[in-house]
Order: sequence, then structure tokens, then C-alpha cells
Amino acid sequence: MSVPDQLLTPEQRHRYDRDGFLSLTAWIDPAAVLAVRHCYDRLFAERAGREAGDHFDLAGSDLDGGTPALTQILEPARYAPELLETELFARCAALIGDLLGPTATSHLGHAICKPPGSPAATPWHQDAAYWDRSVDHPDAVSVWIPLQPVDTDSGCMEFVPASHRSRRVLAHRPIGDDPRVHGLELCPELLDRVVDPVACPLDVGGVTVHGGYTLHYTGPNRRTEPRRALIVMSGPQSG
Ligand SMILES: O=C(O)CCC(=O)C(=O)O
Repeated sequence: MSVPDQLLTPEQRHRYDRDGFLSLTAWIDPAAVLAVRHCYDRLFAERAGREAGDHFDLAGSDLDGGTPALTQILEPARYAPELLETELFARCAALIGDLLGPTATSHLGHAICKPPGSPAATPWHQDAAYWDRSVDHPDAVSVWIPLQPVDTDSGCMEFVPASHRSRRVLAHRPIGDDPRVHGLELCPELLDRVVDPVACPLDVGGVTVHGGYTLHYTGPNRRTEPRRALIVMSGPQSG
């Protein structure tokens, strides 16, 4: 499988630097995206990573027996290494290399599933709020790949343009201010930073790209199909 070294046009690169995100339509062969869906669904059905602490409800208290609203599997390739051999991963890793330079590394950071009818938003946040502040973090890039069409009714990505520019981590707290919850949200008094958000609906084959300081959000899934997404991130695998 071969992917070109330069994937973004100068204009797309300029927009990424200016806005802190990109929405790329028809960017991966839809067949290459649909090819990973069976594996993705199997991981969620098997609750892969549950015992290792890699599988949890990002938006709830995550008690066994409860109904998860926003299930996440960290490092899904630990449980399905074949995901790293896919065209989808190769193309996303090449995109990260294009943005960060040829020495950049990539990993399949997480898989997030919003079940049908899930009321849970992924609240406004910066990925940098999750980083260990004692370590120096170079620029980070995430490529978000939906495994079915997405729009605002199913929880597509939404971004605040130019919110990355200060390169500051804003104050966050656990979602709902519940210390049992893994996920983070921007503190309510900072929600005035959410100015002119841009929703990015996509068909299969589209992806969004964002940086670690860019404010982003996804809404509830009001549809009858799960909202599946895989996220390829720059940097080494965690843990
Ligand atoms: O898929 C989602 O709901 C949120 C994804 C996200 O926040 C991210 O990839 O940084």
C-alpha cells in the first residue's frame, strides 16, 4: 500500500494553521473505511480492554451494569493489531507526517462509540487538557474518522476556529463536575470562548483534523445507528 508524501494542498495547510482544524471530504476510499467496521464493532461487543482499564464510559460513572452513553476504547490496536495494517491507518499516519514532518509518529489513540439515541455530548474541550503537564508536548494532531455518515444529529465534530492560537490550556473539570467521570469539559465560566463554532458533517471517506489546543465538541446521537469514530493521533502509543 503506498500513500503520497504530500497529502495537503498549500491552501489546506494554510487553513489548518489559521483555524486549528480541517474538514476533508472524500479523503479516504469509503471501502477502506467500511473495511474496519466489522473489527470496530467486534471490539465494542467484546468490551475489549475492559479489564486493563482501556474501555470505559467517558461521560458517565462507568459502573458495571449501567448503560454507557459514550464508550471509549483506548489504543484499540492493542486488541486488534490488524488495524495498523489498514489503508485507513496508513493514510492518516501519512497526513500526520505531512503536517508535523517525516519523523512524526502516529498511533491509533482511541475509538469512541455513541450508541443510538445517546443523550451524551462530548462537551467542549481541548485535548491538551488531558496531557501530562510535567512533560513537554510538541504540536499534536488528531485525525477523526467517522465510520458512517455524520451530521449534527448524530454527533459530528464541531470546532471553534482559531481557538488554538493562544496555545494555552484553559481550565477544565470532569464532565458534569462529577469526579467519577473520566471525560473533561471546559469550565462553564469559559463557555463564552465558544464563538462561531463550525459543524463538520461528513460522508464515509471524510475526516477532520485538529490540534491539541483547538476547542471541539460533538453533540448527542439522535439517530438509530451507533455513531462510530476512530481517532489516529500523533505521538507514541500511551501506556
Ligand atoms: O468522538 C467524539 O465524540 C469526540 C472526539 C474527540 O474529542 C477527539 O477526537 O478529540
